[in-house]
Amino acid sequence: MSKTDKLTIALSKGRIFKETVPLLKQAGIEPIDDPETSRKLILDTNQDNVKLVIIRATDVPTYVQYGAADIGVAGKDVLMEHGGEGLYEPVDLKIAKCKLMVAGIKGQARPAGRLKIATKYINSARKYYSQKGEQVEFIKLYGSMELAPLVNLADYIVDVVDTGNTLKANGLEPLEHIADISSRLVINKASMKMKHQSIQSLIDNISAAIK
Ligand code: PRT
Ligand code: MG
Repeated sequence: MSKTDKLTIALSKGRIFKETVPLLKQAGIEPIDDPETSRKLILDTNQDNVKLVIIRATDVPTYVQYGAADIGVAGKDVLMEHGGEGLYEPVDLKIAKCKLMVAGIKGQARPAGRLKIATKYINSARKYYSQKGEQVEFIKLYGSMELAPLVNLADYIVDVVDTGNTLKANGLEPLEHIADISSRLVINKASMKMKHQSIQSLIDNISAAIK
C-alpha cells in the first residue's frame, strides 16, 4: 500500500543470514545488530518500518505461513518438507546452495532386503523412493544424520551436501542425487495483497541483486 507498511522478515542465523544481508542491502535494508553476537530475536534495521526475526531455519515457512512474518528466506529442502501451504515463492535467491542426496558408507555394497533410511527430510525421501518404486523404511532424525550408518541405525541417509567434507570425514560417500537446493524468498499470501507495493518493490530490488 504505502511506504509505511510494516514489514517483518524471517531469517535463520548462519549461512542464510550471511548470504541474505547483501541482497537486503540492495533493497536499502541493513540490520542494526548482528544475530551471531546479539541475543535479540527481533533485530531492528536502518528502516523504521522493517524488522528481522531470527528463528530456526525449519521454522521460517511456519512463521510466514501464519503471517507472523510477511517475508522469509528458506532453503528449498525446508520448503519441500513444509509443503509450501500459504506461501508464495516468487524468487530463487541462488544462495546457500547444496544438493539433497542419498549417502552411505564408502565402498559398502547395497544391503539386501528393505533399506533403512535415516533423515530429517522424511517427505522428500518418501517421495523420492516412491517414485523409484522402492519400499524402504524411514527413521526420523533431527540432526547429525552422518552418524546413523556408522552405528547401524540405518543403511543410508538422505541429507543436504555442500562440499561433501562432512560425509568424507565420517567415511561416507554420496550415492544418489535427489535435488539441487537453493534458498527462496517466501511471502505470506495475505501480506502480498495487503502490502503489495512495499513487498513488490522489495522483490524487484532483491531480484536485481541476484547473481
Ligand atoms: O543448524 P540448525 O539445526 O539450526 O538448522 P539447519 O541445519 O536447518 O540450518 P542451517 O543454517 O545449517 O542451514 C540452512 C539451509 O542452508 C539449509 O536448509 C539448506 O538449504 C542450506 N545449506 C546449504 C545447507 C548446507 N549448504 C550444508 N552444507 N544446510 C546444511 N548443510 C550441512 C550438511 O548437511 C553438513 O552436515 O552442513 C554440513 C557441512 O556440509 P559439507 O557437505 O560442506 O561438509
Ligand atoms: Mg545446520
